[in-house]
Amino acid sequence: MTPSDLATVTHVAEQFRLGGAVTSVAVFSGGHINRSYLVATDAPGDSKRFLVQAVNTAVFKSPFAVMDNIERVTSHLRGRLLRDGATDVSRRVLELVKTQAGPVWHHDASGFWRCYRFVERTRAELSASTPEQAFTAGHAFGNFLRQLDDFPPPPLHETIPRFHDTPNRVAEFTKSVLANAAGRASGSRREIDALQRMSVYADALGVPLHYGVIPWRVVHNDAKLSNVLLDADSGEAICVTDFDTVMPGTALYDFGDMVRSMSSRAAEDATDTASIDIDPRLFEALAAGYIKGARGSLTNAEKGLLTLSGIVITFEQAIRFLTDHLDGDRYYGAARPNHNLERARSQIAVLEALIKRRDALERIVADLA
Ligand code: GN1
Ligand code: MG
Repeated sequence: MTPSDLATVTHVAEQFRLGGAVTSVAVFSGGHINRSYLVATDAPGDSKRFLVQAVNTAVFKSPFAVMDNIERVTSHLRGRLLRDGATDVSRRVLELVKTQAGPVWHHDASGFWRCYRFVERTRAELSASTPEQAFTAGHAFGNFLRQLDDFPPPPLHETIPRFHDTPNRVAEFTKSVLANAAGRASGSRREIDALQRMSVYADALGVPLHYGVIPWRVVHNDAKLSNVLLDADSGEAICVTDFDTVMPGTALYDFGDMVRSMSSRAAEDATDTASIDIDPRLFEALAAGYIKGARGSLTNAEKGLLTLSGIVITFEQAIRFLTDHLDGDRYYGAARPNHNLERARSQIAVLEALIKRRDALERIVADLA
Protein backbone atom coordinates (compact mmCIF):
# COMPACT_ATOMS: atom_id res chain seq x y z
CA MET A 1 0.00 0.00 0.00
CA THR A 2 1.35 3.45 -0.83
CA PRO A 3 1.43 6.07 1.97
CA SER A 4 -1.24 8.00 0.10
CA ASP A 5 -3.53 4.91 -0.12
CA LEU A 6 -2.98 4.34 3.58
CA ALA A 7 -3.94 7.92 4.37
CA THR A 8 -7.03 7.68 2.15
CA VAL A 9 -8.30 4.42 3.61
CA THR A 10 -7.59 5.59 7.16
CA HIS A 11 -9.52 8.77 6.53
CA VAL A 12 -12.41 6.83 4.99
CA ALA A 13 -12.45 4.28 7.83
CA GLU A 14 -12.69 7.11 10.34
CA GLN A 15 -15.97 8.19 8.74
CA PHE A 16 -17.59 4.96 10.02
CA ARG A 17 -18.67 4.22 13.60
CA LEU A 18 -15.80 1.90 14.48
CA GLY A 19 -15.94 2.52 18.22
CA GLY A 20 -12.20 3.22 18.43
CA ALA A 21 -9.16 4.64 16.63
CA VAL A 22 -7.66 3.02 13.53
CA THR A 23 -4.43 1.17 14.43
CA SER A 24 -3.61 -0.52 11.11
CA VAL A 25 -4.80 -0.92 7.53
CA ALA A 26 -3.92 -3.75 5.16
CA VAL A 27 -4.99 -4.72 1.66
CA PHE A 28 -7.44 -7.63 1.82
CA SER A 29 -7.10 -9.69 -1.35
CA GLY A 30 -9.78 -11.72 -3.08
CA GLY A 31 -12.52 -10.53 -5.40
CA HIS A 32 -11.99 -9.20 -8.88
CA ILE A 33 -14.18 -6.13 -8.79
CA ASN A 34 -14.12 -4.15 -5.54
CA ARG A 35 -11.05 -3.16 -3.48
CA SER A 36 -11.04 -4.34 0.14
CA TYR A 37 -9.01 -3.37 3.21
CA LEU A 38 -8.79 -4.93 6.64
CA VAL A 39 -8.87 -2.16 9.22
CA ALA A 40 -7.92 -2.81 12.84
CA THR A 41 -8.89 -0.51 15.70
CA ASP A 42 -8.38 -0.19 19.43
CA ALA A 43 -12.15 -0.42 20.05
CA PRO A 44 -12.98 -2.18 23.32
CA GLY A 45 -14.63 -5.62 23.19
CA ASP A 46 -14.68 -8.23 20.43
CA SER A 47 -15.44 -6.04 17.46
CA LYS A 48 -12.06 -4.53 16.66
CA ARG A 49 -11.60 -5.31 12.96
CA PHE A 50 -13.53 -4.13 9.93
CA LEU A 51 -13.61 -4.74 6.20
CA VAL A 52 -13.63 -1.42 4.38
CA GLN A 53 -14.47 -1.69 0.69
CA ALA A 54 -14.31 0.67 -2.27
CA VAL A 55 -17.22 -0.25 -4.51
CA ASN A 56 -16.27 -0.36 -8.19
CA THR A 57 -18.64 2.22 -9.64
CA ALA A 58 -17.63 1.45 -13.22
CA VAL A 59 -19.23 -1.97 -12.67
CA PHE A 60 -21.94 -0.98 -10.18
CA LYS A 61 -23.29 2.15 -11.82
CA SER A 62 -25.74 2.77 -9.01
CA PRO A 63 -23.89 2.00 -5.78
CA PHE A 64 -26.82 3.44 -3.78
CA ALA A 65 -29.03 0.73 -5.22
CA VAL A 66 -26.41 -1.86 -4.26
CA MET A 67 -26.37 -0.60 -0.68
CA ASP A 68 -30.15 -0.44 -0.50
CA ASN A 69 -30.29 -4.11 -1.53
CA ILE A 70 -27.60 -5.11 0.96
CA GLU A 71 -29.32 -3.36 3.85
CA ARG A 72 -32.59 -5.08 3.06
CA VAL A 73 -31.04 -8.50 2.49
CA THR A 74 -28.81 -8.48 5.59
CA SER A 75 -31.64 -7.33 7.83
CA HIS A 76 -33.96 -10.00 6.40
CA LEU A 77 -31.34 -12.69 6.94
CA ARG A 78 -30.79 -11.48 10.50
CA GLY A 79 -34.52 -11.68 11.16
CA ARG A 80 -34.74 -15.24 9.82
CA LEU A 81 -31.75 -16.34 11.89
CA LEU A 82 -33.32 -14.94 15.04
CA ARG A 83 -36.64 -16.58 14.18
CA ASP A 84 -34.84 -19.90 13.62
CA GLY A 85 -33.27 -19.54 17.09
CA ALA A 86 -29.63 -19.10 15.95
CA THR A 87 -27.35 -18.10 18.80
CA ASP A 88 -24.29 -16.77 16.96
CA VAL A 89 -26.14 -14.37 14.66
CA SER A 90 -23.22 -11.91 14.48
CA ARG A 91 -21.07 -14.60 12.82
CA ARG A 92 -23.80 -15.90 10.52
CA VAL A 93 -24.75 -12.72 8.69
CA LEU A 94 -22.68 -9.75 7.56
CA GLU A 95 -23.29 -6.51 9.40
CA LEU A 96 -22.90 -3.13 7.77
CA VAL A 97 -21.46 -0.31 9.88
CA LYS A 98 -23.03 3.13 9.69
CA THR A 99 -21.07 6.31 9.14
CA GLN A 100 -21.04 9.07 11.74
CA ALA A 101 -23.40 10.88 9.36
CA GLY A 102 -25.91 8.00 9.41
CA PRO A 103 -25.95 6.09 6.10
CA VAL A 104 -24.11 2.82 5.51
CA TRP A 105 -21.89 4.32 2.84
CA HIS A 106 -19.38 7.14 2.51
CA HIS A 107 -18.89 8.92 -0.78
CA ASP A 108 -16.12 11.43 -1.55
CA ALA A 109 -13.53 12.20 -4.24
CA SER A 110 -11.69 8.97 -3.37
CA GLY A 111 -14.72 6.84 -4.21
CA PHE A 112 -17.80 5.11 -2.86
CA TRP A 113 -17.11 3.22 0.35
CA ARG A 114 -18.79 0.86 2.79
CA CYS A 115 -17.73 -0.98 5.90
CA TYR A 116 -18.59 -4.38 7.42
CA ARG A 117 -17.71 -5.84 10.79
CA PHE A 118 -15.02 -8.42 10.11
CA VAL A 119 -16.11 -11.96 10.92
CA GLU A 120 -13.26 -13.29 13.04
CA ARG A 121 -11.91 -16.86 13.05
CA THR A 122 -12.96 -17.59 9.50
CA ARG A 123 -11.26 -18.23 6.17
CA ALA A 124 -12.27 -18.41 2.52
CA GLU A 125 -11.04 -20.86 -0.12
CA LEU A 126 -10.72 -20.46 -3.87
CA SER A 127 -11.34 -24.07 -4.83
CA ALA A 128 -12.88 -27.05 -3.07
CA SER A 129 -10.55 -29.58 -1.54
CA THR A 130 -12.88 -32.16 0.01
CA PRO A 131 -16.48 -33.39 -0.37
CA GLU A 132 -17.14 -32.14 3.18
CA GLN A 133 -16.21 -28.63 2.09
CA ALA A 134 -18.41 -28.82 -1.03
CA PHE A 135 -21.28 -30.10 1.13
CA THR A 136 -21.04 -27.38 3.76
CA ALA A 137 -20.70 -24.59 1.20
CA GLY A 138 -23.59 -26.00 -0.86
CA HIS A 139 -25.63 -26.23 2.32
CA ALA A 140 -24.89 -22.58 3.16
CA PHE A 141 -26.15 -21.40 -0.23
CA GLY A 142 -29.20 -23.69 -0.03
CA ASN A 143 -29.93 -22.23 3.36
CA PHE A 144 -29.47 -18.73 1.93
CA LEU A 145 -32.09 -19.52 -0.72
CA ARG A 146 -34.51 -20.76 1.93
CA GLN A 147 -33.93 -17.78 4.22
CA LEU A 148 -34.85 -15.45 1.37
CA ASP A 149 -37.95 -17.40 0.28
CA ASP A 150 -40.22 -14.94 2.09
CA PHE A 151 -38.37 -11.79 1.07
CA PRO A 152 -41.01 -9.06 0.93
CA PRO A 153 -41.72 -6.67 -1.97
CA PRO A 154 -40.63 -4.42 -3.61
CA PRO A 155 -38.24 -6.45 -5.77
CA LEU A 156 -34.53 -5.83 -5.23
CA HIS A 157 -32.79 -3.45 -7.62
CA GLU A 158 -31.13 -5.02 -10.62
CA THR A 159 -27.59 -3.89 -9.71
CA ILE A 160 -26.10 -5.08 -13.00
CA PRO A 161 -28.65 -5.36 -15.80
CA ARG A 162 -28.82 -8.70 -17.65
CA PHE A 163 -26.18 -10.13 -15.35
CA HIS A 164 -26.89 -13.80 -16.06
CA ASP A 165 -28.46 -13.25 -19.46
CA THR A 166 -26.17 -15.74 -21.16
CA PRO A 167 -27.34 -15.12 -24.77
CA ASN A 168 -26.63 -11.42 -24.22
CA ARG A 169 -23.16 -12.37 -22.93
CA VAL A 170 -22.67 -14.32 -26.18
CA ALA A 171 -23.74 -11.25 -28.17
CA GLU A 172 -21.26 -9.04 -26.26
CA PHE A 173 -18.57 -11.65 -26.82
CA THR A 174 -19.29 -11.71 -30.56
CA LYS A 175 -18.98 -7.92 -30.67
CA SER A 176 -15.63 -8.10 -28.87
CA VAL A 177 -14.34 -10.75 -31.26
CA LEU A 178 -15.28 -8.53 -34.20
CA ALA A 179 -13.96 -5.30 -32.66
CA ASN A 180 -10.69 -6.99 -31.64
CA ALA A 181 -9.86 -3.87 -29.60
CA ALA A 182 -6.70 -5.24 -28.00
CA GLY A 183 -5.53 -7.11 -31.11
CA ARG A 184 -5.79 -10.45 -29.30
CA ALA A 185 -8.34 -12.32 -31.43
CA SER A 186 -5.86 -14.25 -33.57
CA GLY A 187 -4.02 -15.45 -30.44
CA SER A 188 -7.32 -16.65 -28.95
CA ARG A 189 -8.74 -18.39 -32.00
CA ARG A 190 -8.91 -21.86 -30.46
CA GLU A 191 -10.76 -20.62 -27.40
CA ILE A 192 -13.11 -18.45 -29.48
CA ASP A 193 -13.97 -21.41 -31.72
CA ALA A 194 -14.46 -23.74 -28.77
CA LEU A 195 -16.91 -21.37 -27.10
CA GLN A 196 -18.77 -20.59 -30.30
CA ARG A 197 -19.30 -24.34 -30.77
CA MET A 198 -20.75 -24.54 -27.25
CA SER A 199 -23.17 -21.63 -27.66
CA VAL A 200 -26.02 -24.13 -27.88
CA TYR A 201 -26.07 -24.05 -24.07
CA ALA A 202 -26.59 -20.29 -23.83
CA ASP A 203 -30.39 -20.28 -23.52
CA ALA A 204 -30.81 -23.44 -21.46
CA LEU A 205 -31.73 -21.59 -18.23
CA GLY A 206 -33.25 -18.44 -19.72
CA VAL A 207 -35.95 -20.29 -21.66
CA PRO A 208 -37.33 -22.26 -18.68
CA LEU A 209 -37.10 -19.15 -16.49
CA HIS A 210 -38.81 -16.75 -18.86
CA TYR A 211 -41.53 -19.26 -19.80
CA GLY A 212 -42.39 -20.12 -16.20
CA VAL A 213 -41.00 -23.66 -16.08
CA ILE A 214 -38.83 -22.66 -13.11
CA PRO A 215 -39.58 -19.85 -10.64
CA TRP A 216 -37.98 -16.47 -10.17
CA ARG A 217 -36.44 -16.20 -6.72
CA VAL A 218 -34.13 -13.92 -4.78
CA VAL A 219 -30.72 -15.44 -5.41
CA HIS A 220 -27.07 -14.61 -4.78
CA ASN A 221 -25.84 -14.59 -8.38
CA ASP A 222 -22.16 -14.97 -7.44
CA ALA A 223 -22.32 -18.21 -5.49
CA LYS A 224 -18.72 -19.28 -5.62
CA LEU A 225 -16.80 -21.03 -2.87
CA SER A 226 -14.77 -17.94 -2.01
CA ASN A 227 -18.00 -16.12 -1.16
CA VAL A 228 -18.70 -18.25 1.88
CA LEU A 229 -16.77 -17.93 5.13
CA LEU A 230 -15.61 -21.19 6.69
CA ASP A 231 -15.06 -21.48 10.42
CA ALA A 232 -11.28 -21.51 10.95
CA ASP A 233 -11.47 -24.46 13.35
CA SER A 234 -14.30 -26.69 12.17
CA GLY A 235 -14.35 -25.77 8.46
CA GLU A 236 -18.15 -25.38 8.67
CA ALA A 237 -19.57 -22.79 6.25
CA ILE A 238 -21.05 -20.18 8.53
CA CYS A 239 -21.65 -17.01 6.56
CA VAL A 240 -22.41 -16.17 2.94
CA THR A 241 -20.71 -12.97 1.76
CA ASP A 242 -20.68 -10.60 -1.24
CA PHE A 243 -24.24 -9.36 -1.62
CA ASP A 244 -23.54 -6.97 -4.50
CA THR A 245 -25.48 -9.04 -7.01
CA VAL A 246 -28.24 -10.47 -4.80
CA MET A 247 -31.30 -9.89 -6.96
CA PRO A 248 -34.06 -11.76 -8.76
CA GLY A 249 -32.96 -14.79 -10.76
CA THR A 250 -33.10 -18.57 -10.66
CA ALA A 251 -31.64 -20.85 -8.00
CA LEU A 252 -29.85 -22.49 -10.91
CA TYR A 253 -27.60 -19.45 -11.38
CA ASP A 254 -26.29 -20.14 -7.89
CA PHE A 255 -26.06 -23.88 -8.18
CA GLY A 256 -24.37 -23.58 -11.59
CA ASP A 257 -21.81 -21.17 -10.18
CA MET A 258 -21.07 -23.58 -7.35
CA VAL A 259 -20.58 -26.43 -9.79
CA ARG A 260 -18.07 -24.21 -11.58
CA SER A 261 -16.03 -23.48 -8.47
CA MET A 262 -16.61 -26.55 -6.30
CA SER A 263 -16.87 -29.70 -8.38
CA SER A 264 -13.27 -29.53 -9.56
CA ARG A 265 -10.18 -28.84 -7.47
CA ALA A 266 -8.71 -26.44 -10.02
CA ALA A 267 -8.39 -22.74 -9.28
CA GLU A 268 -10.29 -20.40 -11.58
CA ASP A 269 -7.02 -19.37 -13.25
CA ALA A 270 -5.25 -22.74 -13.15
CA THR A 271 -2.78 -23.04 -16.04
CA ASP A 272 -2.26 -26.82 -16.12
CA THR A 273 -5.53 -27.31 -17.95
CA ALA A 274 -4.70 -30.90 -18.97
CA SER A 275 -5.12 -31.95 -15.34
CA ILE A 276 -8.44 -30.17 -14.79
CA ASP A 277 -11.32 -32.56 -14.19
CA ILE A 278 -14.61 -32.88 -12.35
CA ASP A 279 -14.62 -35.04 -9.25
CA PRO A 280 -18.08 -36.65 -9.09
CA ARG A 281 -17.72 -36.97 -5.29
CA LEU A 282 -17.34 -33.21 -4.97
CA PHE A 283 -20.34 -32.70 -7.26
CA GLU A 284 -22.45 -35.19 -5.31
CA ALA A 285 -21.57 -33.58 -1.96
CA LEU A 286 -22.32 -30.13 -3.36
CA ALA A 287 -25.71 -31.18 -4.73
CA ALA A 288 -26.60 -33.03 -1.52
CA GLY A 289 -25.63 -30.00 0.57
CA TYR A 290 -27.58 -27.57 -1.57
CA ILE A 291 -30.75 -29.70 -1.65
CA LYS A 292 -30.55 -30.27 2.11
CA GLY A 293 -29.88 -26.58 2.88
CA ALA A 294 -32.84 -25.55 0.70
CA ARG A 295 -35.05 -27.89 2.79
CA GLY A 296 -37.63 -28.77 0.19
CA SER A 297 -37.80 -25.39 -1.49
CA LEU A 298 -36.49 -26.61 -4.86
CA THR A 299 -39.07 -27.71 -7.42
CA ASN A 300 -38.66 -30.91 -9.44
CA ALA A 301 -38.00 -28.80 -12.54
CA GLU A 302 -35.17 -26.98 -10.75
CA LYS A 303 -33.69 -30.26 -9.54
CA GLY A 304 -33.90 -31.66 -13.07
CA LEU A 305 -31.79 -28.77 -14.37
CA LEU A 306 -29.07 -28.82 -11.69
CA THR A 307 -26.45 -30.54 -13.82
CA LEU A 308 -27.18 -28.45 -16.89
CA SER A 309 -26.90 -25.27 -14.80
CA GLY A 310 -23.23 -26.08 -14.11
CA ILE A 311 -22.61 -26.29 -17.84
CA VAL A 312 -24.45 -23.04 -18.59
CA ILE A 313 -22.82 -20.92 -15.87
CA THR A 314 -19.35 -22.30 -16.55
CA PHE A 315 -19.88 -21.54 -20.24
CA GLU A 316 -21.03 -18.02 -19.34
CA GLN A 317 -17.99 -17.43 -17.13
CA ALA A 318 -15.63 -18.67 -19.85
CA ILE A 319 -17.30 -16.28 -22.31
CA ARG A 320 -16.95 -13.40 -19.84
CA PHE A 321 -13.25 -14.01 -19.21
CA LEU A 322 -12.50 -14.38 -22.91
CA THR A 323 -14.51 -11.24 -23.72
CA ASP A 324 -12.44 -9.32 -21.20
CA HIS A 325 -9.20 -10.69 -22.63
CA LEU A 326 -10.30 -9.53 -26.09
CA ASP A 327 -11.31 -6.12 -24.70
CA GLY A 328 -7.93 -5.58 -22.99
CA ASP A 329 -8.68 -6.71 -19.38
CA ARG A 330 -10.89 -3.74 -18.60
CA TYR A 331 -13.41 -5.54 -16.41
CA TYR A 332 -11.57 -8.16 -14.36
CA GLY A 333 -8.09 -6.71 -14.55
CA ALA A 334 -5.07 -8.98 -14.90
CA ALA A 335 -2.25 -9.83 -12.52
CA ARG A 336 -0.10 -11.18 -15.38
CA PRO A 337 -0.13 -11.16 -19.18
CA ASN A 338 -2.89 -13.33 -20.65
CA HIS A 339 -4.48 -13.78 -17.23
CA ASN A 340 -8.03 -13.61 -18.57
CA LEU A 341 -7.13 -15.94 -21.43
CA GLU A 342 -5.82 -18.41 -18.85
CA ARG A 343 -8.97 -17.99 -16.80
CA ALA A 344 -11.07 -18.65 -19.90
CA ARG A 345 -9.00 -21.75 -20.72
CA SER A 346 -9.44 -23.17 -17.25
CA GLN A 347 -13.20 -22.58 -17.42
CA ILE A 348 -13.31 -24.26 -20.85
CA ALA A 349 -11.53 -27.27 -19.36
CA VAL A 350 -14.10 -27.46 -16.53
CA LEU A 351 -16.87 -27.09 -19.09
CA GLU A 352 -15.54 -29.87 -21.29
CA ALA A 353 -15.24 -32.16 -18.27
CA LEU A 354 -18.84 -31.36 -17.23
CA ILE A 355 -20.11 -32.14 -20.72
CA LYS A 356 -18.13 -35.37 -20.88
CA ARG A 357 -19.38 -36.55 -17.49
CA ARG A 358 -22.89 -35.22 -17.83
CA ASP A 359 -24.73 -38.58 -17.79
CA ALA A 360 -22.98 -39.70 -14.62
CA LEU A 361 -23.71 -36.36 -12.93
CA GLU A 362 -27.37 -36.51 -13.99
CA ARG A 363 -27.63 -39.94 -12.37
CA ILE A 364 -26.14 -38.59 -9.15
CA VAL A 365 -28.78 -35.84 -9.01
CA ALA A 366 -31.59 -38.29 -9.87
CA ASP A 367 -30.52 -40.53 -6.98
CA LEU A 368 -30.45 -37.59 -4.56
CA ALA A 369 -33.69 -35.93 -5.62
C1 GN1 B 1 -16.58 -11.44 -10.04
O1 GN1 B 1 -15.56 -9.61 -7.71
P1 GN1 B 1 -15.93 -11.00 -7.47
O2 GN1 B 1 -14.75 -11.87 -7.39
O3 GN1 B 1 -16.85 -11.14 -6.32
C2 GN1 B 1 -17.86 -11.29 -10.82
C3 GN1 B 1 -18.63 -12.58 -10.87
C4 GN1 B 1 -17.78 -13.68 -11.43
C5 GN1 B 1 -16.54 -13.81 -10.57
C6 GN1 B 1 -15.62 -14.86 -11.10
C7 GN1 B 1 -19.88 -8.18 -10.32
O4 GN1 B 1 -16.87 -11.55 -8.69
O5 GN1 B 1 -19.78 -12.44 -11.66
O6 GN1 B 1 -18.47 -14.87 -11.45
O7 GN1 B 1 -15.86 -12.56 -10.50
N1 GN1 B 1 -18.66 -10.21 -10.25
C8 GN1 B 1 -19.14 -9.24 -11.01
O8 GN1 B 1 -14.74 -15.24 -10.11
O9 GN1 B 1 -18.98 -9.22 -12.22
MG1 MG C 1 -18.90 -10.84 -6.43
